[in-house]
Amino acid sequence: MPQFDLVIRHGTLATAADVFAADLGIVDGKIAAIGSHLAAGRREIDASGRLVLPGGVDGHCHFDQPTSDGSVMADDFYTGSRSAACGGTTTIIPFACQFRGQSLRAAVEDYHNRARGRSFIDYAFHLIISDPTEQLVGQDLPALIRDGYTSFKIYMTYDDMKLNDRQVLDLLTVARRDGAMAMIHAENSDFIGWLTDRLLASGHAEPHYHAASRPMAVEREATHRAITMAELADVPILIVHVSGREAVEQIHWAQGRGLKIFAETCPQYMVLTEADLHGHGFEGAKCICSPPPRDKANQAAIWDGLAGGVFHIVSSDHAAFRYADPKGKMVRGEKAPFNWVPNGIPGVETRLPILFSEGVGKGRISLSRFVELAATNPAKMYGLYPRKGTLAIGADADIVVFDPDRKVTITNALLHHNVDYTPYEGLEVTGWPQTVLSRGDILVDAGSFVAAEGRGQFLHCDKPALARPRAAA
Ligand code: DUC
Ligand code: ZN
Ligand code: ZN
Repeated sequence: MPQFDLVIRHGTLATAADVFAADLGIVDGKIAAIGSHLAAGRREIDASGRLVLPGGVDGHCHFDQPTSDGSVMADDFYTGSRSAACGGTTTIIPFACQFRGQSLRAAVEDYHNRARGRSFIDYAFHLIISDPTEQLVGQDLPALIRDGYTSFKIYMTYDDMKLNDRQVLDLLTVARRDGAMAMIHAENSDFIGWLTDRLLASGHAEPHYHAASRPMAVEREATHRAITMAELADVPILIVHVSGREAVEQIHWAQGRGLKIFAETCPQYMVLTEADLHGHGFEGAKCICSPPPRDKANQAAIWDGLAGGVFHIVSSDHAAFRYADPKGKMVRGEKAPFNWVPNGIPGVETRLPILFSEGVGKGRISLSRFVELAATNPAKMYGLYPRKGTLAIGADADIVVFDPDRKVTITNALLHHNVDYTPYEGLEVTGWPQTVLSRGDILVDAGSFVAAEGRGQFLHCDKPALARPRAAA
């Protein structure tokens, strides 16, 4: 009788701390042994020449989120989680987004209905708070935090979601008292509105003017203001999707002052630039996201922040809209001014390969730092560690057997999302997931997707230790 359900043999295991040769044994969906010469498994995977990594944790992706402009997101929990799994991500944390007038609890129920029975991989929810009523601040949010929804996103821009500074301070006060992680989308809304009006008035409406409507200063100012609000409320925050040097500088400055300011960036800020918004005709719309991709110098600043420790997590910010689709990027037609193009790009499947290839492959970050950014820290940031995000006895057997030498030219045909393009078409990467496990179940078997629909489980998140205020840390 084999001792293990599954043994992964002869691989190189990598955690956020160590890289070492070992076998890994799985029993009942959990890691049961890490060692050499493990006893037989009912099934065995030969990982010679391969890396054995904790499954990726994507702490920022948008699936099946209703919009206010008539567009429809391309990916729901079925296609989005399939795409995630094929890219080596085994835990996703999408958003339960409150629309104004809706109770937060109703928003959460809505997203449970969207995800239940559909997701291939385990998932938790962040909350998005767009209507912080007294009832929400005093009762509903604290109750949801107690129930395992321990992170929420605050928008400083977008008319249907943005909060004013006083509202942000009130929510940060709840985060401090109740132990939640506040995520902040830092862009100055009035600056964007003013710049947008000026651009449109002078006839500058093509997709690439999206970048001119949201220059770095727009993000820098809001990043500084978010940091100041976190300082006043004395609570850690996470600044999401940081795009370039001036925001990195603000965060670095705050960290140097001892403030607990965490930061996320995304592959689009490592490999895309504003030039990608200059496609033929409307094609640039494919790369419209906010903040926009910047330039090569800003990419270098992002890499410095990744290598130097300013950043804590790398997420996809997958928010996909089909391109040639009247419910997608062309919801207002293919000549729509940039400010009517839905914001967001796909990336849940390409997050790990791009970070690995551009980061580890090009010598910019170590293998352990890759694991930390892509899996361990997101699990810690959102109260899922050590169940998720590491290779340890007792942890869920969410594992990627990764071929570090496989050369892949990214094309949309290769991907498993429900989008008609990828912004990374033609990008050559070295390194790709070969076999992907979730709680010991094989989801991707030597490149083929074999998972059962709806097997993903909802995860209640603990209160993250990282969210504790400085005095309590
Ligand atoms: N920006 C966001 O803030 N969210 C989703 C997509 C985007 O571009
Ligand atoms: Zn955002
Ligand atoms: Zn987002």
